[in-house]
Amino acid sequence: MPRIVSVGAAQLGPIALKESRAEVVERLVALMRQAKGHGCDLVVFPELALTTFFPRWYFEHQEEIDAFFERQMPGHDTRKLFDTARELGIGFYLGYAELVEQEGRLRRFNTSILVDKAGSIVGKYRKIHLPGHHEHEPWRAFQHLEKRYFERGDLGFPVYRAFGGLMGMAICNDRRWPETYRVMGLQGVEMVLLGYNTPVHNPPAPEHDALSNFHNSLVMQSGAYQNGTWVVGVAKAGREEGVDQIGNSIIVAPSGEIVAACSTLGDELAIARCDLDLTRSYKSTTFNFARHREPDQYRMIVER
Ligand code: CDT
Repeated sequence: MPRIVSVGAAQLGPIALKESRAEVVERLVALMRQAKGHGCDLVVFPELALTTFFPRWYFEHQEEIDAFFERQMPGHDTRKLFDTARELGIGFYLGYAELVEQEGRLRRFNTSILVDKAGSIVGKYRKIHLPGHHEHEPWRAFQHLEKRYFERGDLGFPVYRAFGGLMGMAICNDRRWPETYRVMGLQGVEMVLLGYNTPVHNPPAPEHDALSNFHNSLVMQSGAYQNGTWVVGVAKAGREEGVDQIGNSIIVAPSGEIVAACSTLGDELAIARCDLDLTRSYKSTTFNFARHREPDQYRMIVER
């Protein structure tokens, strides 16, 4: 029996600052229904998929920042996503800002969850590679204050048994780091789900701007091939509050080939029928880790 997971990369166009959670959830539900109509088992939404990408602004007051965070999942407005999952029998990956009381203090993470077809959370990931800066830098055309607004994730890179395979998660900047895929690859991951918000313009390195779509595909294609895994990368795209963000949402096979892609900068679904057993020929030959890796020679990676 082939292990097929039909996946919808549910790209979002911009979310305005004034758009309510309930309005955004309606957009997500519409994409879930569309995906179900095409026979999808799972839809993947972007990073911070419930609000505008708020780290682009410096806020002085913590209450203003916390307004972008979810204190419960599901909460009042997001419950509809879980109800729709159960009603349709479709799973989802969702990125959101998580506010949690843990170890006697409030903690804030850039988080994603994996929800199964019964509407139950089966996995959680908290972003490890937080890009940007900690202090207000007025010289920039816009801020990227993830290092200020979030703590580094504390869950590592777990993989979860779901949808008939081993599923992993990552968030945006994580996709640029080979260790992200490799740590999950070492656990046998078969499909990595990841959402992103990537401005076209990178203020500290504007010379990279013209390459932003190339780098996006490059890192996900190499991560997929080098670990023999599917990768589903999904954007929040388009001009959001005056800042252009890339689209280029893609589904990548374990061969490293792109098998489906979005072509707009708006709400759009790209679909692929992913055979998890296509991971096998990579994991058992070229990237048979037990046979060919030389971890003794890689020590510097964890020592520096
Ligand atoms: N959201 C997020 O992580 N964005 C970063 C921007 C970094 S600029 C190179 C990203 O890696 O896409």
